[in-house]
Amino acid sequence: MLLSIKKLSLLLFFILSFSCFAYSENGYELWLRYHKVENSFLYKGYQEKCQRIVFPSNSDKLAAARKELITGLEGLINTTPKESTKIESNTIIIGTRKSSDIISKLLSSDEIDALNKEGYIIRTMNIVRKQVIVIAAKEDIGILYGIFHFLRLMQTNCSLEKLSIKEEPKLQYRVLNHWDNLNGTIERGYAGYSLWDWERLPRYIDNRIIDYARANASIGINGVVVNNVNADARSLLPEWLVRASGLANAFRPYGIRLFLTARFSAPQEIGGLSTSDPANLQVRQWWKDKVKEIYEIIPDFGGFLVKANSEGQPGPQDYGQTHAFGANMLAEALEPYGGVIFWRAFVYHNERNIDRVVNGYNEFKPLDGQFHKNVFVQPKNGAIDFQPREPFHPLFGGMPNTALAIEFQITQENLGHAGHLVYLGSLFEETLQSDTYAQGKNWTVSKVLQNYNKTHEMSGIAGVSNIGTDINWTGHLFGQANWHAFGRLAWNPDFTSQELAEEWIRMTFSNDKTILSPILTIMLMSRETAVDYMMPIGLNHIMNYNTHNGPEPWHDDPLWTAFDYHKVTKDSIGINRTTTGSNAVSQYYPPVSNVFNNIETCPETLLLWFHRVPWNYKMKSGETLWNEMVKHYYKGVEKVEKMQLIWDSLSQKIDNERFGQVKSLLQLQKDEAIWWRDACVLFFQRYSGMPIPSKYETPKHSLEYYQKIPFPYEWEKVDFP
Ligand code: BDP
Repeated sequence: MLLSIKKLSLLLFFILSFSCFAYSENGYELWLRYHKVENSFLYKGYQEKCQRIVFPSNSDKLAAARKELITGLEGLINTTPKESTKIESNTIIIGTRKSSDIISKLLSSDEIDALNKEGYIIRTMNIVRKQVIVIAAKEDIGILYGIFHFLRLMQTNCSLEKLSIKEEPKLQYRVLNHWDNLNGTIERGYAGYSLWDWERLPRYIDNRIIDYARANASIGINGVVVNNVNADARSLLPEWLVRASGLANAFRPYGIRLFLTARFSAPQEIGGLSTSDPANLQVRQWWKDKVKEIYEIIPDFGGFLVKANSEGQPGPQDYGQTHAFGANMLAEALEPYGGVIFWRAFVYHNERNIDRVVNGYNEFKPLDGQFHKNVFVQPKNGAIDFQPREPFHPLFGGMPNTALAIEFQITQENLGHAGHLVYLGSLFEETLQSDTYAQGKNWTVSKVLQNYNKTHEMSGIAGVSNIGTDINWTGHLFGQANWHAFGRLAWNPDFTSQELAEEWIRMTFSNDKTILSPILTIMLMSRETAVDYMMPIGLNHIMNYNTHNGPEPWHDDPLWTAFDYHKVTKDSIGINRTTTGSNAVSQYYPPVSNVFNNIETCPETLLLWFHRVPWNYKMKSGETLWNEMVKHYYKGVEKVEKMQLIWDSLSQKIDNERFGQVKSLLQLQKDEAIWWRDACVLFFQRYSGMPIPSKYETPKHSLEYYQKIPFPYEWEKVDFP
């Protein structure tokens, strides 16, 4: 009997540890993977320094911070620190001047007051020969951020000796935009369904929501728009607001405010009014009453995100009013409560033969200075629409008198969905570090955004989320790195994509160099690889018209044609946006405008975006444009193969489950890269009439074959040759 109990418990032990392992390595834990620190030397030092805590935590935020700290220390160094109330060696002393008497004695009010409200200090101090670590902040949320930083030091194998850290976010509004519909689907979402369980809200809060909030707080995200920019007016009805309040309550301890999208025609659709004209007094009052009602239900409501007069959405122009007039009406309603508006600048005329690239700037630039103080205008990173590569949007630098918040897309709508490994940190960095020259040299997009702290007392950034109900949150495991990079760049837009990739790998996989450096190589090459096999040399918007996945440079119907984006003919390809063409270049400041305007100086990565170029044009490599284009497409596939090889070298070094997922997706990526390459090369060849150099393998299928793939549905109906 005794033996069988022993056997039974052994069996139980194995089952439990196996299921723990399976759980922990399916990617659910993200970068908050508090597994034991691998470096035994540091491990001991960490343990020694974290023996005790003095951490009075009498608020929701402090309680969340304490819980995180304890969970982190228990996982990372197998230590549950003892509670203490006095200064002893090897103690972490945590708090604000309000929450902790010791902190208010140790740090001067001047020093703490100089921090911004989300900032913190982490410092080693010697007090009467006792060495302690202090984590101090002005407000409770700073403590939570400080704790995440402290744990990150251990996760990334940094020393805890002589700490002297002072951190504060460079941008104030760091917001995720979820394009989630009320029915649980997600527009352009590739990782399952919406996390918001509207049916059981507000009462039931799944633990996943807490983990979501933790993950966001760990990278500094402090705002979440929970619903789609293509808005449903019903989300402003009381019953939906009450549900949303459940989320807001869950987010609050993590310093995250809830925002909603506002449908401009809501006064008619749910308010029973006969118009939504922003000049109409009843309409204005309706919004005021609505906002009042929202704040009664969600006292720290963040504000509205609005897509107006864009892709068929209602807006002030329906009534002959400007974007500024419409935005200001909502801003006035929100102002008494401290709410803000994010008013999107993603507008274009869906008319043939009008250069869409110039629309946003032309519509918004004349309105500079007309928006209320609590309005952000939110352009996308580029002037078209989240393409694999775009030059930075000319509005950055062009609206010094209006607070701009940049919108990036984290979900990979045009970058292979959740099937392709594309590290977007590189794309984000490229835009943020672009020099606008708006106020002289080094006036980067990052600086433009940060400067609104001075001119408008508010600054912001938004990212269209890639998160859903998939067990690993983002579908592709490496989608997590894009969420992480976005949040960290929102905190400090001057971080490099490389340092963030490294940080993510250390926290997600390992600090072991033999794991770190191959993964880093893959990540850093991945974005350019995707550009190569999808849309090199400044090509854009040639993806499948419906799905936005896979190639369709041939799409041509009366309403929309890819030919407007590449304008391919037998002689040339690309769009003349120089001073002799649509003159989009003039929306930039010199010398950027001149650099783009001149075919000799325009970066080749953007050549076809700004120029119409003959097929036999000599590129810098000495190759013709045609050969160069073919080279990029083939190089793209070769680079995916290289990524596969590097990944394979990690077999047995990381857990099977995550290794396997990425491995099989890399195979998918390779197949789709070939699909892109062959379809595009064959299509453009119809026009160039030039051969694919003999050193390259010939495409396996005909162009007609690719043109028949209505990916991703109806495969079986296709009669493949
Ligand atoms: C496009 C997306 C569409 C969005 C739109 C937007 O395809 O689903 O609604 O952008 O940003 O890229 O409003």
